[in-house]
Amino acid sequence: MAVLSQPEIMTDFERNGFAIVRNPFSAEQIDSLTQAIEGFRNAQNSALSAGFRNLLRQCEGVKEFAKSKEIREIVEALQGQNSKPVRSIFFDKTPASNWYVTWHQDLSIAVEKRIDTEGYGPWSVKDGTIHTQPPREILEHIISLRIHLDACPIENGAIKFIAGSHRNGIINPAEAASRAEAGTPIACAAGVGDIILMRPLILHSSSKSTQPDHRRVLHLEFASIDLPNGLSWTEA
Ligand SMILES: O=C(O)CCC(=O)C(=O)O
Repeated sequence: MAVLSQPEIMTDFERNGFAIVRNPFSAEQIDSLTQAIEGFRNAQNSALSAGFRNLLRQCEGVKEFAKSKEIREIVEALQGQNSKPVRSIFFDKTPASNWYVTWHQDLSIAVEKRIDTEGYGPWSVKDGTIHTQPPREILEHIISLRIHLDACPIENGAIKFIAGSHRNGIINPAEAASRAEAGTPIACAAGVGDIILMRPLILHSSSKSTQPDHRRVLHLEFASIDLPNGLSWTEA
């Protein structure tokens, strides 16, 4: 059965800006993805790290996973065949490395090099990678897939969303908290292998975990638009 054969997933995603696809993978796929990421993490000597970037470039197992039939089926159903992976981040919350994030939108993209371009900026460098804030139109052509490697009940620092907030364009970060307070937060529990789909412009946050477990998530972004003026995606 096609992964997105349930029409309510597509409808939820368009209306709310997020949706959950219940584990479409085999146990072997999730095991080998987890092993690939842990192998990479050990090689970096960062076993306790809360996260790292650029796995599509540096970790063969992640690159292959992003091309899997299950992932392609979802991405193509949501944004067509030209959609390509452009950014990857791995997050882990543990008792030793526990964190929260306040209400925000994902406003940055990772680019190969800085080329000053109208509508782009501010610029920043995160873990050695150049980031910039693009115009709204670019952000509206990106979708994020959060693949859960561990069970994530609400208490495990699950992500929270304000449904529909992606439709209001770019919100001044200073107003994000008050805008979120005007809505109703929905915390998204997930099981191993579940994918949380989200639009970058949705207001989201997460709390610290109160569980003694890992909460490993592979965050993959796919874009269906090219960048102008010689700008290029770092990981495409
Ligand atoms: O993984 C989380 O708990 C939050 C991540 C997040 O806020 C983000 O990806 O922008």
